Amino acid sequence: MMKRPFGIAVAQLGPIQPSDSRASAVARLVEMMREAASLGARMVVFPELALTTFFPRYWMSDEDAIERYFEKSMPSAQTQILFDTSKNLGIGFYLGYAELTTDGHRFNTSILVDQTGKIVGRYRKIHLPGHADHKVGKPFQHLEKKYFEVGNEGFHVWQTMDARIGMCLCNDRRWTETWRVLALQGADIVAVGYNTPSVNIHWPEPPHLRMHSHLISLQAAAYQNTTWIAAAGKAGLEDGCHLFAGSVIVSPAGEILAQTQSEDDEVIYCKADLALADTFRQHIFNYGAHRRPEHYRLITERTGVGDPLGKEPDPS
Ligand code: CDT
Repeated sequence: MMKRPFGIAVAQLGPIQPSDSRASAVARLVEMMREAASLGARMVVFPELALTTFFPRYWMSDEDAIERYFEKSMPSAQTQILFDTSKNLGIGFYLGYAELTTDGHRFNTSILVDQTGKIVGRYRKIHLPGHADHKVGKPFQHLEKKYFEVGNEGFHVWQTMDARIGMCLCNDRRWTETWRVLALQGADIVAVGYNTPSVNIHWPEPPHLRMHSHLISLQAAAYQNTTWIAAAGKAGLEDGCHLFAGSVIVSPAGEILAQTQSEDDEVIYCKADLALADTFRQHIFNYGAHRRPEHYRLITERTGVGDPLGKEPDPS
């Protein structure tokens, strides 16, 4: 089979403090974009909410306080330089940010930008974790359900830069449904940005298990869904709250081929062969030949666990 080489870079961000300006965050992204291009990357993946601190940790009721974390346009005056650099260097990118629409809706969003600096795709996060109420007494909040609406545009794959590229965001990576919907659109690469607190505020989960479930989700998803995955985290201590690192590039064999070593700004790179995904699709995961959707109805009919015996409801 013909090789389909594609240089992928993941640019992990170290912490962004609440007092840090957009300009300083963008300058860090631009520097990493330059490094990614110099390594030969065709696309660089940045984290979720890559322009600000992970603000869902704060309970805020003042609308102005909330809105200062949101982007009203993209590109904006402050982010334009990312698009200009992308065009000048001929490198595409994925960027996560908080989106405020012109009609007042708020989403946790990512965009896909091609190597000419043009936005070719947008994704609005569907699996929003956390809560909407104020958890008094917890060391921090996880208020994605307060600050964002559930994404209204579905999961998509875009044909761009000679590849089929899909997007999701953070908590989406833990959900099997995310990956299959992208796989059935033939995703060669899925970009995912994340911000994952090392501490679970709901139960005393050992931190090493947090990293384990992050990596195993990505490795299993890549293998079972025949795709490369480029996952970029924001890491380190933000305002006293720790976000784990572990940004990775995973092959369709489920192998981690590059992983960050630090909790700081760090670029990793892998010269991927997209044809590896084609090989899996033609054999063990030839979906057209082997899938049995008539037996998967519950996936779209039920949200939660139903009758544990799996019987149809009694019609009487
Ligand atoms: N940003 C994000 O989606 N973080 C979640 C934290 C889950 S704990 C409430 C994640 O899945 O990593």
